[in-house]
Amino acid sequence: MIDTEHLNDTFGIEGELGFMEMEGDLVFVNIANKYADADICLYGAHVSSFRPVRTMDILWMSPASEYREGTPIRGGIPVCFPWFGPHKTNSSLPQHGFGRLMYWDVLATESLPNGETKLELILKSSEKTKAYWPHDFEAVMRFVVGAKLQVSLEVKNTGTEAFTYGCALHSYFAISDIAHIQIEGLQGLDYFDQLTGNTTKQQEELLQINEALTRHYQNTETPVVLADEGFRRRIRIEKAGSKVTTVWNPGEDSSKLIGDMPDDGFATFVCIEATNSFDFQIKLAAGESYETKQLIGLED
Ligand code: TA6
Repeated sequence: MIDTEHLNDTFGIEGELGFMEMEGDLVFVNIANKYADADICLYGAHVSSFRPVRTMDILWMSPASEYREGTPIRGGIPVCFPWFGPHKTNSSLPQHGFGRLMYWDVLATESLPNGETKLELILKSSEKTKAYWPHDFEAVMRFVVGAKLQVSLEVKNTGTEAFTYGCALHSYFAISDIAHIQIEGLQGLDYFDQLTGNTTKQQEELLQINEALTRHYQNTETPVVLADEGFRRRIRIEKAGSKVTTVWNPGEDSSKLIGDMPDDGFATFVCIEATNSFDFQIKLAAGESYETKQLIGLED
């Protein structure tokens, strides 16, 4: 059991960062500063809420999410690590890896001079992780909460042999209605369409979604903007250290089949993910590290 009192004594920042049990017995870090509020769960190193001051949440959380060990949290920003999607050779291993199914330890907290707040969570290889993946590693999830939210996954190979991993920051964005959004920044990019198995180039300037869609845009680091007419806001999503941008919406039929999502869930979110997978997995020699980052905020 996690001792929140000890965490608050060791890492809490008066009036800015604290630990508490929420949603059953999961431990969350609550951050509040002059720019924004955020909630981050130690289980899965999972951001469940990011609200710049005087605005609605930028992230979508499923009201049917289970918040229980052994099941991924549905919504927010799940971290996929050390593989993305189904495991390539063993279908009994968990989809999107085990990073989102583990408790992460608190490494550091800091009130930054500009008023932003930093939190670092760490997952080290152990007997438990080696039941899924044989490698020695240290993974750090770093969060900087300001007017924008910076989320990054830094992975270090602490073993003696090289390994390859895949990952994603699988962010769910809250939207007014899937019929009223447009995604800018994807024109001219090749994407692998997971639903048809084809690779195609996007011709349109703006992506509009009117049915189930799972696209993995290849070899791109360009920012995208999620323009939401209904909520009258534009969310800018930048990234670094990620060569694939995934856009996912389950559509109506699949939404009904996903147990921890309301039947009309598809209408209220879209995922835009900073991914490294397919031809863009990361290979780390012994001692090397690599960081994948997403920066999320309202456009000025
Ligand atoms: O990133 C897109 C995707 O891989 C989709 O294929 C879809 O399955 C989604 O992630 C959600 O996966 P999850 O395991 O969280 O249900």
